[in-house]
Amino acid sequence: MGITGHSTGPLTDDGLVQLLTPAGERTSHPDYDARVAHLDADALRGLYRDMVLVRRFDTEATALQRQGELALFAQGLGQEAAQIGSGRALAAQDHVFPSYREHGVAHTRGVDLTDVLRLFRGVDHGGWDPVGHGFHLYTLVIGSHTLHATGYAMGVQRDGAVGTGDPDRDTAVVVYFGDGATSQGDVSEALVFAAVNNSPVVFFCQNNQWAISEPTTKQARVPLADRGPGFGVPSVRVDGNDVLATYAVTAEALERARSGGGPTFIEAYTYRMGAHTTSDDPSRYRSSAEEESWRLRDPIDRLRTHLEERGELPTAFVEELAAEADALGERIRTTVRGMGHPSPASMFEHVYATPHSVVEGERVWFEQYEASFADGARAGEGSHR
Ligand SMILES: Cc1ncc(C[n+]2csc(CCOP(=O)(O)OP(=O)(O)O)c2C)c(N)n1
Ligand SMILES: [Mg+2]
Repeated sequence: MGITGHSTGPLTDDGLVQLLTPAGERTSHPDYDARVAHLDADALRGLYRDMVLVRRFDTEATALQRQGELALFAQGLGQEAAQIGSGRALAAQDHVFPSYREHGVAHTRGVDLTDVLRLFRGVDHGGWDPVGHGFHLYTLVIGSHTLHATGYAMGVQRDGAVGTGDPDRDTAVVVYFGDGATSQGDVSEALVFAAVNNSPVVFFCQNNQWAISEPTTKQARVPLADRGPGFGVPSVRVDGNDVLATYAVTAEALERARSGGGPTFIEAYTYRMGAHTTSDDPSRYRSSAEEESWRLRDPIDRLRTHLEERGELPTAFVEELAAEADALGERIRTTVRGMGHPSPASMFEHVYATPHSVVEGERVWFEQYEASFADGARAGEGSHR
């Protein structure tokens, strides 16, 4: 048996599915053209609108963190096409397990984006109803939710909601995780379980090229998509800044999952244009030349250019969208400032679904401690700043 080698590292453009070039030109792909054939100009403007609104959310949330209104924020800047394209391919009954940067996907699941900020302000452990939206709570423990998603998908199989042929019943599960997460054992374990059980789960890896300050080149010697086949999971690499391509490859993977064809690994090759979080300073570990080269591949500019060149972005639409984004910004600022500060003791609530004597003992101790301050100034004062 010969030894096979890979000539390309993890940052290659080789093998990326692309339907829109960085210059906004539509390119043809024999396997995926049919997946987007039904998207007319209205639908494309809808995807553009989604991306613009989500970017506005990012900008507002970052400013609110700087003003001390949020404890922390993790921007999705640059990843809008990966998230909106894949999110818009989902069906209502599908279930998503996000990490902590999936604001675009949250938007496609009908989550009010101000609810996402309840978590980042520290007034809530979650912020939305995961069942109602088919969108699980954010997970900060890197990679752990790939196991939750796989287990959930195995449950979907046992509920008989796979391969029935009923488009309103057959269900897929999608888990979003990063390039850094692929180095976690949990992700490998999830791929094993998903593969051997032929579970209806799509592993959607957003390779934004950084895991805080660690580059993808320290996570892998080969494209991350190459991990799938080793587990028996088909995989695809897609240009993550191309909203049409991410829509198309996700639609295909979802269809495979729902029809009983098993899991898929998608690597959406993209770039984290902002900092890891508001606590991070990327100028310490990457060059402005690198950032600039990716600004030229901005996912929103790409679709805007495409629409403009076809005369499908009328001024009235652009103006209405700008007004809508301004209104969203205003609503985000007002809502977040109105969230108030939870009492510190509220951290003991909802630790378990049922009362727990240890947690209760800790709560009692904590309340006595807070009350021991003569002026009571600490009690009720939020510590989220
Ligand atoms: C199990 C675990 N280890 C370490 C961390 C600290 N941590 C938070 S984010 C992060 C980087 C994750 O990078 P990636 O998976 O590429 O996702 P991205 O932030 O780029 O979206 C790390 C190491 C964590 N949250 N969980
Ligand atoms: Mg990353």
